[in-house]
Amino acid sequence: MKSTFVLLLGGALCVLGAAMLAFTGWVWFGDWPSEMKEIVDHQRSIGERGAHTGDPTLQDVYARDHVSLGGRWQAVIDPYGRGDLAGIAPRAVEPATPSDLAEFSFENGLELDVPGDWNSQDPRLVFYQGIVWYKRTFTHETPPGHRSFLWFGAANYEAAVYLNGELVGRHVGGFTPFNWDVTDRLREGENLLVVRVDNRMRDEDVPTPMTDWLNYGGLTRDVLVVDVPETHVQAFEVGLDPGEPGLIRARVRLAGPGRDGGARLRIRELGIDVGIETDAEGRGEVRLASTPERWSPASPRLYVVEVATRRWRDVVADPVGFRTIETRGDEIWLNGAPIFLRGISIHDEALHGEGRVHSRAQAAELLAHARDLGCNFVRLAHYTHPQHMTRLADELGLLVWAEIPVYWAVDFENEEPLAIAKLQMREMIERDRNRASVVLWSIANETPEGEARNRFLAALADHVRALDDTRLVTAALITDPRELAEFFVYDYLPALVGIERDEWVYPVHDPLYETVDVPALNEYFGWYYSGGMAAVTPFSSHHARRVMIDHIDRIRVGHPGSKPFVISETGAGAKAGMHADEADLAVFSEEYQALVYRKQVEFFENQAGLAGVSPWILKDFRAPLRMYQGVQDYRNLKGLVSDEGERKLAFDVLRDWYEGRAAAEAL
Ligand code: GCB
Repeated sequence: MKSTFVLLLGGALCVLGAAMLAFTGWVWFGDWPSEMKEIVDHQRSIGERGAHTGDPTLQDVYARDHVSLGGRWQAVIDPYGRGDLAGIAPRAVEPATPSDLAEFSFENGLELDVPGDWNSQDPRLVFYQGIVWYKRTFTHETPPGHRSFLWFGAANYEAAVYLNGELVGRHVGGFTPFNWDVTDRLREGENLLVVRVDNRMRDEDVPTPMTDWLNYGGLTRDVLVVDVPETHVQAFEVGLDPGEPGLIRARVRLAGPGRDGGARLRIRELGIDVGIETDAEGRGEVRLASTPERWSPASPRLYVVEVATRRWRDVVADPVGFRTIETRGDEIWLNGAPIFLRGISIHDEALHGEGRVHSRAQAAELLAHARDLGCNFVRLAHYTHPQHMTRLADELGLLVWAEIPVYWAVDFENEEPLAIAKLQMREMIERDRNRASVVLWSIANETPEGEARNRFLAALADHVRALDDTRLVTAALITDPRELAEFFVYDYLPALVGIERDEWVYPVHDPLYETVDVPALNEYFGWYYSGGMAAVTPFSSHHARRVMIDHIDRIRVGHPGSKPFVISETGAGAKAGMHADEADLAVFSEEYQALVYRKQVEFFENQAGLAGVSPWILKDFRAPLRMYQGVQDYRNLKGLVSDEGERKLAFDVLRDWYEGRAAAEAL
């Protein structure tokens, strides 16, 4: 009896097993179940790749074999995030027969240019913050003995990248490049590439949802497939040795199976052609006596540097400048001599309403205005700008302040934003470490003082110094409310009732001053503070403005004075073409903006230890915080040029001052 039961059970189990096998085979090889397999593979890839934020980023992708995936991509706006369901968007599922129920399709709908932000391309997307799915197909054959990388110049803010229906990885952070080695994922024939870009910001993000610029979303920079030999130069750094500027220091990092086989460095114009030994990790370093002509704004000399694997199978050629940068007391020294930074702040926004800069021509148009202004310095605020900017800055001889968006009140208590900020900093430094123009890494803009914030920024400054020992660390400070109150009570308020002081002191006690090499201050004498004063006192805003304007030249920034000090922002709004008598002190008139600039210039002249300035800002820019309809229309109007490039009166004021300074320095 018992044995019959065992036999029967055994038989039943066999039948069940066979049925399951058949079912699996059907799922795997059958007709409709191929979709099931796709879903299974898609889900599995999410489990496996969800945390894969990218492979080490290839430096100088444009100097390698690459194809652009730019052009028109199909797109779907997905405000509720439904495209994720069963991988319908990542797999680009389309109805196959008339009776298929479809609630998603890439066909016959929106198309977007890549590279490009979505906001400037469709009126439905002007203020949109949410998910957009991008899709395109491409064919690619990896040459034998090579690896293929899928490279993104930037995607704001979070990108999930799907190749042939499977997740390759996700990347967070809107302004820096990232890539994955996709060699083993590419198919013969057509490949399906889908990217989910989400620009909703959370409080733990960097930046947070509150910024004074439009949160442009999308695949804002190039998307490329880059082919490199299996053993290749992943990154390198070539410059003057910071400890001993009579030497050129070259560091290289090879990747791939032969990474310990050594590298080569060649700079033909300097007669350099040497081997570099690499360790098991592919790292190597060499120092060589050499005296290249120094790169400077007056003479932006670049040398073609070639870094290669030992047998020249992979070669990266990059035009590189050689210079030193350091601080001495309250001065910034370039190539062993003090330099005053005649700068301007710039947002990553092209002229003519074209949105984010994605071409060299757009970058050149912006920088041409900066050059005409007489600048030797640009502050690329408030996040990493496209490479076109730093490359052109190298060529034009403009010093650069480069920044990540640790902006206003980041969630400093939390570890997540610190990790995000560190990643953004690393990706920015990796990209631009060979740009002679870049002299300052900025870790923060107008962050409110506090213990958690001080710890956060100290950790970030350490991170920067560990990654790059050849540049200076900076941050834009803001005077905090207590300090501002001191200024109001001791100086500004008494003047409003006619009590005069010879000197007004605008105090800076922020401990961040000690953390950075070059502390900088954003101040808006002549613009913001007068409105605030009028609101809390019986005085008219006209009187409050008059008194401030008449006293700007006697304000002294009260900082310890032991370091070079930069005014990283100042300015006033003006709508191009809006005019009023200067005596009216009419905000948003070109005359008032020009008046503020004239007074600011007097204030600059009177600051001891001032090492440079970068007023706010070169061009008007989109800013949802600016809602004064008919005047601002969601634009911050503090530009010296309008969206169309018309120069406002204040442009000439600053240009005259810069030209005068440059002429005096040349004597
Ligand atoms: C600032 C911010 C900048 C703003 C500017 C303004 O201090 O750093 O992002 O756009 O002021 O116009 O108020």
